Amino acid sequence: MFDNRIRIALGAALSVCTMLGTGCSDSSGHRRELMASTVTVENQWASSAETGMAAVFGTFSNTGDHEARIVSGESALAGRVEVHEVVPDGSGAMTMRPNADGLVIPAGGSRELIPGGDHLMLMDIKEPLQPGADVTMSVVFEDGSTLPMTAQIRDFAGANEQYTPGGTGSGGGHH
Ligand SMILES: [Cu+2]
Repeated sequence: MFDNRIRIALGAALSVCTMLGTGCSDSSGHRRELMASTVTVENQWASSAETGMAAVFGTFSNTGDHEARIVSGESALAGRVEVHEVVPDGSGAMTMRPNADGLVIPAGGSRELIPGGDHLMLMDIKEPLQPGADVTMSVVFEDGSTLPMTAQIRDFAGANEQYTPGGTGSGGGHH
């Protein structure tokens, strides 16, 4: 009887900690807020696409004391979500490619994702993304926390970057 009560009380304390997501101690004993709990996003939108991939833009702000790093994302409408950067391809054109460093939002600062620059990419979209509709997705931070977001789909021709998949061969899509 008594043992059970202790176990139930302990279980409740643990799940409250998980659900609140803030103020829990990490393995080194320091209090550290989960990255998603200090980050907000605004003006987020996604480029329309019939098939293939679609870029997501917006402004992320971090009110926390530590930098927050987005490493990937999730969406029911995409096979996977990547963090992309845009770099010169050496022949005068720009190419976009997965950024292994992810996307850092500085402590007390913000990070703007705009066409021609850093962005999130919905890969292998599962149905057409029509202008005016919304994409529901979330971004995943380095510490595993997630921030849900809804991006409005806009008709946008793109900045004409080519896509250079990370690591594996050519096969990049041309717009
Ligand atoms: Cu991209």
